[in-house]
This record gives sequence, C-alpha cells and structure tokens, in this order.
Amino acid sequence: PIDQPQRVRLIGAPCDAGAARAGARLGPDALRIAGLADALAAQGVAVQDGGNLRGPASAVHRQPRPDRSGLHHLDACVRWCGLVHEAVAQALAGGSLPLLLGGDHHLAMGSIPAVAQHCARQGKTLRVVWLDAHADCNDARSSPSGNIHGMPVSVLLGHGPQALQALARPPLPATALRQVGLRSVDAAEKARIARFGIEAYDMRAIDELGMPEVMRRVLRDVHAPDVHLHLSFDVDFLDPELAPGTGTTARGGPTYREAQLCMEMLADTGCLGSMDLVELNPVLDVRNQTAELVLDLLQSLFGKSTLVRAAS
Ligand code: 4U7
Ligand code: MN
Ligand code: MN
Ligand code: MN
Repeated sequence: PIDQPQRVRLIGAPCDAGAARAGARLGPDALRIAGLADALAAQGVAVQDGGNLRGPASAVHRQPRPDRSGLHHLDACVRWCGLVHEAVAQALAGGSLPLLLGGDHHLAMGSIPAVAQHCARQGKTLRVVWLDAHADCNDARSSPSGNIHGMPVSVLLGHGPQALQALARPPLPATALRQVGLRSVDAAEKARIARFGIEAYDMRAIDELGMPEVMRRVLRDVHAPDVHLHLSFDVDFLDPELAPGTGTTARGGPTYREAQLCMEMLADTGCLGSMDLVELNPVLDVRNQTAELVLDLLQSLFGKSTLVRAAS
C-alpha cells in the first residue's frame, strides 16, 4: 500500500555490448513506444524520463573469439556500468526510484553497487531479487560464451573476472540475493551457485512449491521500513511463448499468472526501491508484444490490483 505518490526515474541504457546478440540497445525506446510512462502514471506514479545515457557505441559484428581477457567487449561494458552507476546514484540521492531500462544484464554491475552504497549510507538492508532463466554466475574461465551478461551475479558477489571486480564495491553478501525462475544453468554455474551459497529457486521449485510459496520464502525478511528491495528483472525469466523479444530464451518459464503473482507479492512488501529491466530485444519481438507484457507486469509491481485487498 503506497500512500504518497512514488517518484520513478527512467534511465535508458541502450547497450548490448554484454549480450550474445545485438538488439537490446533498442530496449528503452521499445518500452517508451509501448507506453511505459503512461502505464506507470495510471498507477499514480510520478514518472520522470531521464532519457538515454550516451555511452560507447556497440559493435554489431563481434570477433569470433573473445579478446585476450576472455571477455567480449570488456571496455565498453565497464564504461557503460560507470555511466549507469552514476545515474542510479543520482536518482536515489534525489529521492526517486531508479528504473534502469536496458540494455543487457551486465548493466546490473552498474546499478546494484550504486544501490548497495546508497543502502549503506541510509542504514538500510538490501535485498536483491533476481528474476531470470539463467544464473548469470559465470566468470571468464567458466563461461562457455565470453559474454559478460552471463557474469554479473558472480561479479556482484565478489567472484567474477578480475577485470570487472572493481565495479562491485561493496560486494554483496550471498544472503542478500535470491534468484527465481532458473532453468538454463551451465554445469560450472551449478557448482558455483552451491559453493557461493546462493538461494536459488529453479522452475522445478516453482512447479513443486507453487509461485506463492516460493515468493513467500524469497520475501520472508523483506519488510518496510528497513529493507530496500532491488528487483533485477531479466525478460527471459518469462516463458518465451509469452515473451519472444529477448536474446537468450529458455522454454518452460513462468506462466502469465505466475509472473503477475510474483509482481503482486513484490508490490505488497512496499519495499521496492530500485529496479533493472533488462534483456528486452525488440529486433526479436513480434509487434512489441514483449514490451507490452512487461508494462502489464510493471503495473502490478507498482500496485495495480484487481480488487481492494485487506492488509495482510
Ligand atoms: B542473461 C550463458 F552459456 N550461461 O554465460 C552464458 F548459456 O543475462 C547464457 O541471463 C547467459 O540473459 C545469459 O553465456 C545471460 C550461456
Ligand atoms: Mn540475466
Ligand atoms: Mn537470462
Ligand atoms: Mn539474455
């Protein structure tokens, strides 16, 4: 329940340097064209669109192999994360909820450390909910692709490639992170998740426990006013039949209602303080339907409910 109008600042980061294929650079505009600002305004949110950040241009043709570092487009990714970090920090300092419009998921290495620093200053406890088909837990050695969007979780926890580790100050304790929706995890990542002690709910857990119980567990210690909840939403969390507009799809994702319930339960905490909306690739979409679905979900996340609900 939100009594004051919430202020949301849109931060566009048109970058796909970390991704497997080009196109996520068009994500911010696809969301604007679908009507993002109006959809949030309809929920009583005061939206301010900060426009798109201007960073290094992304190459369309990648090298057949990553460079010496083992990482594709390392320099561009580091520079983009710096820009995102600064914009997110500024929004938080100004009392707005930063909504990062990606762009690919490596940008979370810019947003989340900015959020963590803000929380440390405010004496708030940070919880990060990571909705994704993938664990994003590779480093340069374990990665089968060299694509940096498969590495941010590792980096944020302090186990990523050396070249990226400077971005993740302070590193997150594993207890601050919860992953939901996993169904495409590399063999090395599987071992790393266990070793780092990440609390992860794969699709089997959602099948067996149901989304309500999974989200109750995920949100067990997420209560206002001491907790700042950061949502890192990778569009490929959603089932590809609903959401084809993303570069690395994995079948067997949450249904429409499961995804909506997830948003509704996140909203009920009243703790949402910042968000990444990443991996939307309009080039792969069908008539912008994935962007439109995302707006529908965002409305729930910002408090839309079908009926008046008794406080729980
Ligand atoms: B995303 C992958 F090998 N694990 O590391 C990798 F399967 O941000 C995919 O979740 C990473 O979309 C997907 O390249 C990154 C691959
Ligand atoms: Mn991801
Ligand atoms: Mn993913
Ligand atoms: Mn992806």
